[in-house]
Amino acid sequence: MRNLTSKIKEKAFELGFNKVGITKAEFTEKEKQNLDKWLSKNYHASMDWIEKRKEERGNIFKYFPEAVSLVALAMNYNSGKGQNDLRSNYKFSNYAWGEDYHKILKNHLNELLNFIQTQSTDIKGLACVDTSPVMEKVWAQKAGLGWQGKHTNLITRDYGSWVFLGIIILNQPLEYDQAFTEDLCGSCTACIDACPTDAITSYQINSNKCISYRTIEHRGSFNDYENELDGWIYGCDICQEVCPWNIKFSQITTEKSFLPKNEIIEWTDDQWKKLNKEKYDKLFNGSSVKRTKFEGLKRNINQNSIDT
Ligand code: B12
Ligand code: SF4
Ligand code: SF4
Repeated sequence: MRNLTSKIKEKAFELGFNKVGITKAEFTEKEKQNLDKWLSKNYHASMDWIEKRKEERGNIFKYFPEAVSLVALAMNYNSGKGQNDLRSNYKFSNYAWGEDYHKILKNHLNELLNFIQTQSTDIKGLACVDTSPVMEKVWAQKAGLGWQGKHTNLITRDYGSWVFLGIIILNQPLEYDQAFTEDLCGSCTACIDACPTDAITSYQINSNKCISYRTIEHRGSFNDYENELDGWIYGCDICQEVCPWNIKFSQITTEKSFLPKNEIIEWTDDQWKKLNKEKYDKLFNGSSVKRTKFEGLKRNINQNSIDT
């Protein structure tokens, strides 16, 4: 068991993951209750896919009945640049400046899972990034990677919260890490104070108010209540930009595919305003920005009144 655990960890670092931790699969009663409360307040807005698969998201055994261990992995995506490095006044979330993280992490996770499965023919597993009904931040905390800050993102001591998460669920017992039980937010409220739409109450996000939700997940036009985007045309980074853990402890990623495309840095307000379908397809081919579709990005650009 010890041998397999250390082989998994070694391989994870070799593949470019920055953090890895392992935890036992168990029923997450408290987190399931939190999820149900969150859904009952309609904080998921139009993301019906969370409601539809809430039983699996709240109970790992409903998703993968043979689950015994979860390997939680994190990959740093901080390019060292911020919104002030963009030529345009439009703001564009840094997590989508490069290649689609789903694709990059999924490839690495599958490679890790294949490696694990070469160790024994009995090993079954599932690789998850974002879209599976799994509470990734919850498992990452249990596996010791960090804690969920008041803005709800997982913060690590050594990279801040600029990390993507991935999970591998296995039917094998392994050696487990200590859960991260400290809450290092302390009395800080910087993210809550800085959020332009008051979307954060401690440890909970009301997606209806969150600019990230509005610019990425919301479909159709905005009503009066939803139209505040604060200059953001894709995602929003404010609550993470102001976090002291990101200001003090972030490091620059070694994963080149997360570095910003030239257009993201160089495009002027006018170039964004003139974005057409052809340019959109070319620029965002293989990017997570495809999620909001051309119409969505165009809507976000038009919604923000930027004077050039
Ligand atoms: C749905 C979703 C969203 C939604 C909702 C966000 C949210 N906080 O839930 C929207 C569209 C708004 C969103 C935005 C973003 N997302 Co998102 N998102 C997800 C997704 C798919 C599911 C999250 C989920 O399960 N939400 C349900 C709620 C209930 O879960 P939760 O917030 O963790 O809830 C906990 C707390 O609220 C707490 N709680 C609830 N009530 C109470 C009460 C008390 C008293 C306490 C103490 C706690 C508490 O308990 C819950 C369980 O422990 C995950 C991927 C995944 N499969 O996990 C990515 C994920 C969370 N997103 C990610 C990213 C990068 C973002 C953005 C930063 C992108 C951007 N720059 O625009 C923003 C951040 C906005 C923010 N401040 O959260 C990353 C975060 C990485 C990290 N370091 O944590 C993830 C993990 C994807 C990934 N694979 O890397 N996202
Ligand atoms: S992503 Fe932006 S809008 Fe959403 S909670 Fe953070 S600061 Fe608020
Ligand atoms: S800004 Fe402060 S309160 Fe918010 S997540 Fe960071 S440390 Fe926690």
